[in-house]
Amino acid sequence: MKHPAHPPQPLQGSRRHWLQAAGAGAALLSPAVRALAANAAPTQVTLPFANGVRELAAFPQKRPLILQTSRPPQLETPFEVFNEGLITPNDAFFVRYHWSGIPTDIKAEEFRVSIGGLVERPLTLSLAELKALGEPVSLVAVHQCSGNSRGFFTPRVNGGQLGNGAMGNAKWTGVPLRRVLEKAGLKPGAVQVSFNGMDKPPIDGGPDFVKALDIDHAMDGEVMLAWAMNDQDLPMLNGYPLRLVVPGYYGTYWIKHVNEIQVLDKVFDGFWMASAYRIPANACACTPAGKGPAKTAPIGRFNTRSFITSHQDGARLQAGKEVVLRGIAFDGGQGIAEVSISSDGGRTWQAATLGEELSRYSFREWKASFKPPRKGEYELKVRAVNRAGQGQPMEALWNPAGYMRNVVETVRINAV
Ligand SMILES: Nc1nc2c(c(=O)[nH]1)N[C@H]1C(S)=C(S)[C@@H](COP(=O)(O)O)O[C@H]1N2
Ligand SMILES: [Mo]
Repeated sequence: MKHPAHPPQPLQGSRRHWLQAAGAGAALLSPAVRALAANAAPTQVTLPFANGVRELAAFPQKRPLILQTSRPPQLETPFEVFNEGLITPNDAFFVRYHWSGIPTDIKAEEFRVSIGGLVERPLTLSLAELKALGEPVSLVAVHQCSGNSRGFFTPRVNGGQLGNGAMGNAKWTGVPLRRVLEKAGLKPGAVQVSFNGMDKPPIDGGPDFVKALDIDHAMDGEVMLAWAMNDQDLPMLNGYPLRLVVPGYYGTYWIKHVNEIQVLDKVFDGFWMASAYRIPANACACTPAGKGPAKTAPIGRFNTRSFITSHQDGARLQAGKEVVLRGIAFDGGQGIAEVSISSDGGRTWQAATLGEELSRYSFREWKASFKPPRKGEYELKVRAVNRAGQGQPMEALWNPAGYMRNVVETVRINAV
């Protein structure tokens, strides 16, 4: 479990530097430069579904990542990174924005976050004031986009055609949101809290990206205003200098560059809550393929997922020789109870050994030994169950927005 050397590139602050660096995506290089780069490192990857070819592009503070869109930047983590260690390095962490009007040169000293609405004392806090509110808290937690793995949906659905890399696991450090809301003092009748960041729609009338949490959730002591990720400042593209961390909940709630917090006396009805990021309001959050749901609800907690990270589709193993399979599992915060492995396409299962639990919200490592008894093809499958008994379906579930994929994953290997 070692990390290759990818020294973090500090942001140089100037807008010009940012644009030059952001333009260095392989797609934008001249043919001559591209030919040079081809010898040095791959410039493309192919995600394992139709139309899966993607450029790799290095944005500021990031190693080359899978380019989904450049305006706004949407970058996916190459899956091999998840085999390097349980913590996803900042420079490899995925990036997702909705609008291209993103901040690129925030001065930490000038940054302020306001807390208003249904409070006794509206506040405007600097980073230094936030940090002085008491002992910082830290939590290792998975961050995952609702649409992670959307590219695998069959039939295909609209939206970013992501592989499995719109997720990551980091140590987040900041102040509990509860501490800040208590300082402002909630007035009676608080129902929800809304969060807005500094990014803006580039077009008039585009709905600003604003999300809301129920008041009890906002006050649970775990939701955090975080300024650090893996003991460093947040990368600009991951929300510098302050973001919301909502452990166990899909990334859509993890507002970046958060600078406006409002306590509300009713359920927030902005576009990104009332119309987008909604799932079928039923037990499986699913509908028959191609059909819309009768009723929807805001997306919430992660379901249970597990992956083999040590071996990829098409890997060659030696018949009769034992290897260690390794991977990760996680869920929405109950914690993983059990991981098992099948080498016969799911007919029989063998328990994997779980690694240390860094937190109930973290990637949990698992290991299992496997010896292909004879030459031939094997379908390796991994499945996890959390402490509430929630597992993974053998057949992929479907919903029109392509959210919450958590089918039991399969890796096909060849024993020779
Ligand atoms: N300000 C702001 N915050 C945002 C978003 C956004 O568009 N703007 N997108 C959300 C979504 S849908 C996801 S998945 C995560 C992505 O976080 P990351 O870019 O740090 O990986 O940010 C969330 N917070
Ligand atoms: Mo997302």
